Amino acid sequence: MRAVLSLGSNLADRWSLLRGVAEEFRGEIVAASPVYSTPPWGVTDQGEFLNAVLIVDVESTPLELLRRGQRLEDAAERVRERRWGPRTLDVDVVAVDDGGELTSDDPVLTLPHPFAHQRAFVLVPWLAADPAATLGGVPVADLLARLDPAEVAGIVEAGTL
Ligand code: PH2
Ligand code: MG
Ligand code: MG
Repeated sequence: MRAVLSLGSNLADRWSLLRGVAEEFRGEIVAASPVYSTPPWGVTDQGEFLNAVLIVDVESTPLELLRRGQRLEDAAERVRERRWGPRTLDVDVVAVDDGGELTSDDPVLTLPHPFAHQRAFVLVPWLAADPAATLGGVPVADLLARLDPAEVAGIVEAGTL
């Protein structure tokens, strides 16, 4: 099963937290994006995020993968306070391909991620990791072209995982 993971952090040692996720998935990573500095979306009175995308090939089920990400969030002492608020680490399962793109309306893990197609901080790294990526049958490059160019321009490459 191949999955697209979106990583984000805007608290504590953001670089180490993102690199810790890459470390956890070492050996299962098919492609990794650069790390981007991104303006906070949704709640804007918080620090800049670092975001990256990992494409992983894992043996687990989508729910097991979600739990793996949540264990990393817990280890980062993530506190769930405010929707779209500041966070030490966010590991989102954006899309899963198991010989075809999986869809699920399970509220625990909705696939594909319901907002991914609208978020430049997900799409820009995803496209960098996989230039041929599609979401819901639509090329990610086309989804990006639909977004506000100012939002896309705010996603700035900052380094590597
Ligand atoms: N995550 C959020 C809310 N806002 N903004 C940016 N730039 N990057 C994120 O990862 C992010 C956000 C909720 O998960
Ligand atoms: Mg999340
Ligand atoms: Mg998120």
